Amino acid sequence: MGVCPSARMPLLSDNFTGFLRPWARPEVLTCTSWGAPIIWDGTFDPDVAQQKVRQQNLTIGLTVFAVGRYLEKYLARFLETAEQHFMVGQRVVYYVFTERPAAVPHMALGQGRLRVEYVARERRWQDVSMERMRTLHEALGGRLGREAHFVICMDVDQHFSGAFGPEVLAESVAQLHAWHYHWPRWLLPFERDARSAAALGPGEGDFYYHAAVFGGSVAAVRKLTAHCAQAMLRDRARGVEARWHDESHLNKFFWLHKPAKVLSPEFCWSPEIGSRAEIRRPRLLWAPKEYAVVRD
Ligand code: 2GW
Ligand code: MN
Repeated sequence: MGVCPSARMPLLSDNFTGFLRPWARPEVLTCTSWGAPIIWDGTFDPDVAQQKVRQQNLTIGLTVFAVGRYLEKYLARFLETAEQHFMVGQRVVYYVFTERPAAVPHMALGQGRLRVEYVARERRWQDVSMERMRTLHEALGGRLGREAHFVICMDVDQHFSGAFGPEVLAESVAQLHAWHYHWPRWLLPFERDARSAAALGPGEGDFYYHAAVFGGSVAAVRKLTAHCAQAMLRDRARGVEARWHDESHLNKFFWLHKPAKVLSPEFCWSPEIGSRAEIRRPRLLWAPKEYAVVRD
């Protein structure tokens, strides 16, 4: 198997893919049809990845939204476990977006720096989720975009359980959805209503990506967030809303602009699925869904 060429990153040294061992996991797909690596446990050397990134003196931004009850419910554990597992040894800036900056827990941060940004609270939960794209786009045009080289954007209702390091970095990064990575393409829950800007036709869509983790260079994430924010405005003007909200638009974007790197479901796993032979070491775990409690 050849080395996947499109993991090349303009910001990182040319042979950044040199640390990949796609052949180490013969039982899973480790390369997409367009040549992007799919990162599974065992297919990278974390030490080499770390060394390469450290040489470049990069700053990595981690963004998360904690609005309403999600602040008390999830934020502290998300940040505490990020300190233990996220890009340890690199320069990290956490960007927390909330409507109650004063309620953000005071935490002893070692490696990371915390920036708390005000965001207005939306009335509908679908809007809380969707508005993230516009807010992120603005932030990337401001301080976040100036101080970070790479940005990873995450849901807050999850916590780190293992090393989540520089092996995930690339010009653009998409996350395979834990519930859908082994489903046939025609069953994937893409938006199919042609009136929505997120619509994919029959036979379209490579993988179903999870919006709980995406990232890349500042320029690439600006492009992604601009696309999604604009597409959602267009839908609103037409009176339609995509099935999985921002996630549907993210999936359309990655169909049109293929990610340079894809993360296996080990990087965002749902413990409710139970154990699977190919899921060796989950690095981020979803919190149990409590829709009845929080979606009112
Ligand atoms: C969301 C739904 C219902 C009730 C509350 C909220 C909510 C979300 C909230 O009250 N406060 C808040 O800060 N959020 C933020 O939006 C938070 O960062 C959360 O992780 C994110 C997405 O909402 P979540 O995690 O409840 O939705 P999931 O886990 O079903 O997310 C997938 O689908 C979403 C679209 O429906 C997004 O695309 C998300 O990125 C996906 O992982
Ligand atoms: Mn979530």
